[in-house]
Amino acid sequence: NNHKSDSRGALIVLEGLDRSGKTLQSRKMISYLEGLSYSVESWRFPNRNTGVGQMISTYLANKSELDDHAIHLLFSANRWEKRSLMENKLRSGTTLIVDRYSFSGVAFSSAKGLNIEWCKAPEMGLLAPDLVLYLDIPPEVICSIIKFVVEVKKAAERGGYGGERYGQLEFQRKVALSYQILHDASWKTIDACLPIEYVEKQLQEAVLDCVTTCQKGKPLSQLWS
Ligand code: NYM
Repeated sequence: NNHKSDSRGALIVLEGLDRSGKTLQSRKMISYLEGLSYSVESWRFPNRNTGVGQMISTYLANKSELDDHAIHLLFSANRWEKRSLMENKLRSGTTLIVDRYSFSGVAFSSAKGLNIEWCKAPEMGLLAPDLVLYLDIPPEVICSIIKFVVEVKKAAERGGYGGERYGQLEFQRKVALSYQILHDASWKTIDACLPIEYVEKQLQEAVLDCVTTCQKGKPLSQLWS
């Protein structure tokens, strides 16, 4: 019947400062939903596997210089090149757990000083998430985690964290402020300083609720309208 054909997967986005636990929690969410027999995929932006993604990756590793506006548009293009695939997956019933999305794009670029409305413009028309889970950790805590990770990973393959851009406290503070401006009704803020299992439990409840609503045929919508 009509109702069934409107059933779809959910677009669920994880946002937060660097090292707030998004990647770990997204893995846990995937296995949770798989355990309940949902069709689910793990996505992340930037998607470093495309041509655009490789330019972004080179930039983040400090191996190229780009104008702030230019890199902003590349991050956005990187989402646009996945938009139709994203829509097809959702309509075919697959739930996507996405590690960073347009909110990272706007939060990081506006923290560099770009106008926030200018930053939002190229994101307009991308699919709007059904749920944004914001892992909230104070920038000061983030920076001590980053310091620790740099020590531990100094010689490791990922090249440590310090090698990538955006690690400084002042900058992380600005990003946190920009995220606050972007909050709307689709956001749920989780205190990510709480124990991992507790954060996980809260995320599970929110995600299950969202997946059920989308299964019942909640229409897809677009940013930023
Ligand atoms: N980032 C990520 C942006 O500046 N704009 C964007 O649109 C996105 C998706 O890239 N510091 C920044 C945030 C991170 C960096 O992300 C790489 P990750 O999750 O560490 O791969």
